[in-house]
Amino acid sequence: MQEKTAIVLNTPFAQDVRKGLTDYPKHLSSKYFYDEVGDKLFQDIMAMPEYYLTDCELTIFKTYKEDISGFFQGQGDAFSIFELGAGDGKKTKILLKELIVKNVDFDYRPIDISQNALQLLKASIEREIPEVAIKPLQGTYFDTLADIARHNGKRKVILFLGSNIGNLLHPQAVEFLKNIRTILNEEDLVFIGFDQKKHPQKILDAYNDQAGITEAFNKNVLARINKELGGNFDLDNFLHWEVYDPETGTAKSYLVARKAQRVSIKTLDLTVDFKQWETIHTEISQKYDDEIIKWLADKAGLEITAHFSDPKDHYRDYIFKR
Ligand code: AVJ
Repeated sequence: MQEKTAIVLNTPFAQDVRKGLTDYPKHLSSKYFYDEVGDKLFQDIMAMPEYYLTDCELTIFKTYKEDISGFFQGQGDAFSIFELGAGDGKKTKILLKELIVKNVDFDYRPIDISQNALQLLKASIEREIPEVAIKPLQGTYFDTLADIARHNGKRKVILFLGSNIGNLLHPQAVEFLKNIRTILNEEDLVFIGFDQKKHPQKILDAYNDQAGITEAFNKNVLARINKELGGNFDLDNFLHWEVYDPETGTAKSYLVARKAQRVSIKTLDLTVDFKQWETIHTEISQKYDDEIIKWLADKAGLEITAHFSDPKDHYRDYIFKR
């Protein structure tokens, strides 16, 4: 039955926006950056000279593809590669090609919150590496763990690349790794990319590019509220602000109100007031060092099997077992 009065939306996005914009201080989750526009903006970010993370991981994969695929192969039995937050799969393709060249028996199960990204990824894999058996799965990391858990039989290799883990606060990361551990069998592997602590300016530059791509990416959450929830945010009334704390290794993104303003969001039946210079916290991008990673692994009951880094040690990929 439908009411004639305003239809108040109750999707997860709608609920999170209501919560985030009525909390003090205000916040919105970076997971909502990624729609079709956001996916494209993130691809542009990965191609920026300032955003070193992607190049570092590409270098690691190109340099160590034989060793890495050797770990994946284990004793040589068939396995499934699950990739959490697969995105455009640019880096993963290097490993997939190496496994195909080596005639390894595996299938590839990319998982992403974005159905759009998954469709593009599937099409590009079918075009570039048609030998790969691919089975995409749409969902968040959290709700798809249950699907992965149900995958009994074949050995599992779980990829979590690009320092995606950096979007999680340490307690959330521990929780997440613990959850992964519960679905691991003896021979399964987890392969995770961690951006490393480095010169603070290099980190700030990566998240605050001159061209304003990161700004547009950050503001895309407001654009989505306008489009999907009937909001009237004026994106020009907010500025993108990045901070990095070299002690904790936490980079944080904010949207800062340039002036006092009132925003209304029709399908939430919500009015939100901003004071001048009031913030919306949107993202954390955690940076790591050896001690933090050992501590995380320890807390989650995972064992570090190997790690690979780029020549400048700006970025590392770790392999864990239970
Ligand atoms: C996709 C979460 C790894 O935090 O570095 C890039 C997203 N945000 N620029 C990151 C992002 C701003 C990215 N991750």
